[in-house]
Amino acid sequence: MILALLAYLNLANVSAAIATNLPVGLLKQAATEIGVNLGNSANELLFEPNNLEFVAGKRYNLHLVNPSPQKHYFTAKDFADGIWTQKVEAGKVEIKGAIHDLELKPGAEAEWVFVPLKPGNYSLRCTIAGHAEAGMTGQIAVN
Ligand SMILES: [Cu+2]
Repeated sequence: MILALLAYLNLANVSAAIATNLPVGLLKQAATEIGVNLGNSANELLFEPNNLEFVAGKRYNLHLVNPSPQKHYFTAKDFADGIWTQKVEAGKVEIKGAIHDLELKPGAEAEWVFVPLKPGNYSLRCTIAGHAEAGMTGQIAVN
């Protein structure tokens, strides 16, 4: 079912096709929890971990936390273009639909629930001036 979906997506506009063609069963699949810290309490400019791996067709709950004293971005545009976002939850707000990047203020947390669809290697970075250059980058692999 997933392979057929992927084959279809290669021929069609990914984001438009996904919402209507995603198998209902995917949403009943338990989400795999993965945690990523944006920066740390010592205010180092990094993602922890900075190497993320996902399997296409599985459902994930990416728990983003900013334990640092400054704001950071989780930006991975090409990765985000190849996933189906079910929702992003932050505080009492739940956002549905496509998301490209998230800004987390000091102490903020967000949960991004999605299903990767497009295998590939993608880059992750914080887009605050100077942060990526200082090492706030990462790799995302979808197998
Ligand atoms: Cu940053």
